[in-house]
Amino acid sequence: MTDTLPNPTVTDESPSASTASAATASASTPSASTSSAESIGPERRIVTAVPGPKSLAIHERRLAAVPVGVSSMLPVYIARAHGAVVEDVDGNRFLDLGAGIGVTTIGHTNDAVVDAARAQLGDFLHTLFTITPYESYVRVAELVAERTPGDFPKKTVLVNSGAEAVENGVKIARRFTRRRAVAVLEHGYHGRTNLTMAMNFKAMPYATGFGPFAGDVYHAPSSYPFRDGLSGEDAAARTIAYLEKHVGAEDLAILVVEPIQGEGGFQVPAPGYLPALQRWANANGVVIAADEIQSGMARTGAWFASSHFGFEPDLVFFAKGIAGGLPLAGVTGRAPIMDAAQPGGLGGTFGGNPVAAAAAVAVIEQIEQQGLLARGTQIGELLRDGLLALQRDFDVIGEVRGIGAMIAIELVRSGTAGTVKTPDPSAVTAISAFAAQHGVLILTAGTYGNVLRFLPSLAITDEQVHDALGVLREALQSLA
Ligand code: PLZ
Repeated sequence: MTDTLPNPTVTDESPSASTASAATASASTPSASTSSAESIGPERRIVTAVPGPKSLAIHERRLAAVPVGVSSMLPVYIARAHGAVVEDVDGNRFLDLGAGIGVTTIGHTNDAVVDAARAQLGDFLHTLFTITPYESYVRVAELVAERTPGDFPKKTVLVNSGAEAVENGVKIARRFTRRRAVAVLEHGYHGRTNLTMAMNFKAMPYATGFGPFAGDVYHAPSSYPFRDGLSGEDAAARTIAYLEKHVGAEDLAILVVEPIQGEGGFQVPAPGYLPALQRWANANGVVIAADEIQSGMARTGAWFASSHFGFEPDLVFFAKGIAGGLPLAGVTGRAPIMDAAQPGGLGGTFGGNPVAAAAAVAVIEQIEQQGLLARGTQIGELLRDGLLALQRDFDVIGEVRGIGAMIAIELVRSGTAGTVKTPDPSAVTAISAFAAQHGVLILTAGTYGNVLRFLPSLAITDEQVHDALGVLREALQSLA
């Protein structure tokens, strides 16, 4: 992530992008009453340099007004978005394979979600659930509890951000177990607050210089089959041995794992790994939590990725995709654990905001009505097939991995895939920049910065997936 502007290139010659003149683009700027749905076509369209002149003008102001700590991968300033397409202030349209890091899972400005939020805006914006409550908070709690893995009584607290969900999960687990220590896995990511900074694997850029950090956080080895080659059983034995030696179960309140690691690079644990951790945690009175903030809410073809692994966590942390783009997050878990916190011990002014809660109910209904779990699986198959075909032609692709619409490629220096697997972060940077110049937004990830991750919205069409894969092929060719 950097504020360095990519080399502006005029790419209106892009072979398969539909083109339009800049004049047409600015003439099509919608009036306030035109919805994005009506005015954004499904095709990428590059009509100026990327970033274009209007984006560059805003960027100048931003550099004076916004601190450098808040960086942007691609400083094109967005005017509107619909489905899997975002349009910038210069009229350039991008196929969005990132969905705001897995947030607009059912598509940008889904009509039903926008309508639900609009209706709530007219009723009331805020009361504070801990002062005078409202029904939609309760409805979200019921809906999420029915969809998280595990057939046992559950309760839910709603908050504003993923990091806040993680913080609350740790609080609750400590209160329940009366133990102090927190364990996480290597390559994990959990947020930007003080506690979650200590829970992240990567210091730079998330934690460097921001200490002192919360104590009693332990980073255990994980399962990263591409690099460790271990079976799920062996990787779990290694994790457990680490925790028993470095912490001791009797002091360990909670073990937090991402079922598929997000920022770390979409590592899918070896089969059996997560159930083995669960058995150990259950047997030792350790609360085990799934951080499903990135992997959850229908992205992988299941409501929550844990289900793919036969993993039934005590607590599930969710955020991102739940409310279609409005800020909402929460912790759902076993009722006796969730009830360990004393009355007044959980809350926050904006937690479970009524507009966000109304949107979340609509998101969940849309996933069901549109059959989006199955669509997530289909998108995953399309992407996987396309990426595996690319892997056959380009040996820089060391591995294709992921489930459903949460797939990544890990790039390694040519010729090292089978043995040393030297990470190739420069290829990732070059491909992501090339794709952006050609109207496709591809996010990067990975402890070594050498992963391209695909987490498109489930509103993406087959044509859009094929088109994006075509651009990716051109980007890989351009490396040579
Ligand atoms: N847990 C697994 O993926 C957020 C970070 C974006 P918040 N990941 C995107 C950035 O650079 O800040 C995330 C996650 C997992 C927790 C979080 C934190 O969620 O809503 O960003 O606080």
